[in-house]
Amino acid sequence: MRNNNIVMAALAAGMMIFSSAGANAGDIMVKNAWSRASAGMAGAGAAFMEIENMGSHDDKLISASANISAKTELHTHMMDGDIMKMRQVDFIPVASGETTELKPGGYHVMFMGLKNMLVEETSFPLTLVFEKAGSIEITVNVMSPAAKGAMEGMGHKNMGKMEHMKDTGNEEMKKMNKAHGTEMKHN
Ligand SMILES: [Cu+2]
Repeated sequence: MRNNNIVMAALAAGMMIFSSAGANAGDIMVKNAWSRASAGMAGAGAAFMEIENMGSHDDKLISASANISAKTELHTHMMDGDIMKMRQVDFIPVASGETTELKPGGYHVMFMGLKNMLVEETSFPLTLVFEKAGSIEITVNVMSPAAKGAMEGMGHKNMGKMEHMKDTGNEEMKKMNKAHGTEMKHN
């Protein structure tokens, strides 16, 4: 019984490390998926990641789905005169031998109508569907509302934080969001 528990814990830890390192289907590898924690009453969120195509054929990310929001869309940002605007796209290209970066100010997976606030240091599953490689379920790590990249708070620091993840109650989140005081800016 005791041994079983140890094995289960090791398996769970292994899976966690695997999912933060990347997930792949066929020639597509998805790495460093991250999102920002919701600040205030933001009803939308976005996920960013690196998508590497190691194959000899171009592919496309054609859809995404997650149960954290009412709608999940693929978006990009474009300049409209002097104003940066985002708009929905039919697909995100992932050329053969290249890495497409989904990042603030560029391509992103958009969550409209969040069912719950995204809480820092948690994660959620996201399914990506590629035209050729098919579907991949990845894990998106929720970073601070001010995060600009997946590397912030990752690695050893994050491993340590995982241990007290359970202690982060709602009250603490409310205080944190109050402290940030800003509404979520959409990049
Ligand atoms: Cu968007």
